[in-house]
Amino acid sequence: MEINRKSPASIAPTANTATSRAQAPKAKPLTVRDGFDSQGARPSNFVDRPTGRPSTPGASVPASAFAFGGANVAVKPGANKVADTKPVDPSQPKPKLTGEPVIAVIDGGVDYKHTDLDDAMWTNPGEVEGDGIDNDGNGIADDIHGFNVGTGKGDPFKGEGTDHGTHVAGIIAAEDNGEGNTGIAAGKAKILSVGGLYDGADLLTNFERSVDYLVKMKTEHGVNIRAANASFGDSYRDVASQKRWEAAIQKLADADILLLAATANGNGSNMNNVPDMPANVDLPNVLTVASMDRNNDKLARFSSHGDKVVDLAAVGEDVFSTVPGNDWEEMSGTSMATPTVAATAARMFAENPDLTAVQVRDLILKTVDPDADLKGKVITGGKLNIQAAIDAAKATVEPKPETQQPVASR
Ligand SMILES: [Ca+2]
Ligand SMILES: [Ca+2]
Ligand SMILES: [Ca+2]
Ligand SMILES: [Ca+2]
Repeated sequence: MEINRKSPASIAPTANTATSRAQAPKAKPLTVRDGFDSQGARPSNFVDRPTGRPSTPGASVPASAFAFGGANVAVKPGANKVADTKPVDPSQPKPKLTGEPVIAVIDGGVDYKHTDLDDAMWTNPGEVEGDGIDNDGNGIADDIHGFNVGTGKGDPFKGEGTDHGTHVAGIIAAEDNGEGNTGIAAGKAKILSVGGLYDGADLLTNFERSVDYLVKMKTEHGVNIRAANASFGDSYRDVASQKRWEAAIQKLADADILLLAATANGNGSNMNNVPDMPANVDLPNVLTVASMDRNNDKLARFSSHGDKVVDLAAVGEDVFSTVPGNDWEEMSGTSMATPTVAATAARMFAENPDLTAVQVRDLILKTVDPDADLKGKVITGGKLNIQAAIDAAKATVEPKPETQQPVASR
């Protein structure tokens, strides 16, 4: 399947805008760690993975703002309903999650009013908009389309990196409505925006808060969250931080949520022995993604790789998608490759809701197209094959026995 993007000739005015964005001051400075040795490998619309704020004590948002729990978060008495209620009988099947798969975009907030995204957003059915009240009792007032970990409030579309987060969301689910781009999972998935990732506290703390919100919404409020996109990352050399990243991702695993993680943009640097988080966390619910070039022909020159830590590659160069203010732009980076895989996973969950996160991950890895340029660079030696992955998910659907009546609710 073709990634939705316009040819360079047809988007001259947009390309100019993209150039100015690439020079925005928030672009990460070149560092030796990432192996940047020249800027020549970066296209003009390149955006690096955001790294968030440095870890500093006394972050501007008090932990008490995060009432839904977590390792470093103050917990209201009785807030942790899962732990407090009667033990779950393992023989009892969990209530079946219904509706379209929900994909969490953990990033700068998504412009949920964008005309190409407004109908693709998850909407919290238990929350009344704009009344300032936490109607569904999850600790956050007016969390209609997600949550803002930077402010601790319900509006995700505030703070740094909203262009990045909105672009990622559009790659996944921009509407098939005749304008702009069409997301790979258009009409098949909903976007839940966890915004504010680069505000308030450091990246790791904000990631933990994101995970706690998502796990709570899935396990206590029945939201059909299947995957989370992580187009961000940084190196964490201290073991304590590495363990915190692992613990947070294990919580996602326990809630059967797949994590799609972008590897670095290190101009061909090898990430095998770099403590790059969350991309290099070795858990079965993590898929780590490098970027192919615009023609899906070679590893993009800006992308890092690593045959022990990066699973596969997907197109992440010159990807045309939504940006805030009812606009669209091309951007390039592993940040754009990763939601391509997240969207494919969403399509697979839509085909067979019974698939687990680990099963979807395995099917994506089994159906890659081998590519000579990726041999020895990524674990599978291959690149995403969107259609083959969706077909593989379809093939797992068991035909209903003739004697059984269809379930009434389906
Ligand atoms: Ca719309
Ligand atoms: Ca709420
Ligand atoms: Ca409300
Ligand atoms: Ca569209």
